[in-house]
Amino acid sequence: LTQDELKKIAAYKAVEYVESGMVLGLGTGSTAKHAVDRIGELLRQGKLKNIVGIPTSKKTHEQAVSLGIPLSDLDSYPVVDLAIDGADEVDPCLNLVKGRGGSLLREKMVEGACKKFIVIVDESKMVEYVGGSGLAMPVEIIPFCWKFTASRLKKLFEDSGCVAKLRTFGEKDEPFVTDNGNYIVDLYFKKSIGDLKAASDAILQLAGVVEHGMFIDMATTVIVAGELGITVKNK
Ligand code: DER
Repeated sequence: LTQDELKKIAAYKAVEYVESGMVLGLGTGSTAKHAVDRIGELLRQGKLKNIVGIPTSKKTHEQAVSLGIPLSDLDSYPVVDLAIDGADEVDPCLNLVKGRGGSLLREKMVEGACKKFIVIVDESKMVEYVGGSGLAMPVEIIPFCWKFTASRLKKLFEDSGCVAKLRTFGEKDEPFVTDNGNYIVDLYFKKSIGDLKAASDAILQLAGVVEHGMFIDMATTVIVAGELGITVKNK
């Protein structure tokens, strides 16, 4: 099975938890895309009715519009029944790293307003500790004096061998700009940062930081699709 087939299997499993009449948080990324497609398909078949989608990015908003999924926002629906979204890393306590797609702020807002948050991953996302995959832990910051903020973030985790890099794209290395007009600094750790809550508090205390990609104690269920089948982990 390819990684994308595993993502699709996890996504379809998660959509089994969707009931007609639900207000749904619609995730962002290549795994969540399969869940949104599936929801659109079930609506079209009449197997799901009266769904309201709350998208977690402009990209998911566009996908949902193209599928005819009715959409709204947190101002109209401050409580969301269920969100389905992917993750970049899942640790043994079901803490997550998200945001490598750049949507972490709106994802955290929507998923923080949910009664249930189902995370869908292929088995490659499972890690021993946050940052353990050697991939980025993103932090959304305001563009003003981003170098100043990036250097303070690096300093916070210097004993974890932290590297802080502004996220850029294209040939000219333009700064990546989020849906909210902010920049992203990607943090890379050489070893575990230990107490995630303490790390989260330290990051959020820095003026200039908007939000980070650690989703601590937020997932209620993690659906993992692997070569040997599907595993459902409940908090
Ligand atoms: O950027 C994000 O938060 C995405 O949800 C990411 O965590 C998972 O993206 P993927 O499903 O494309 O791996």
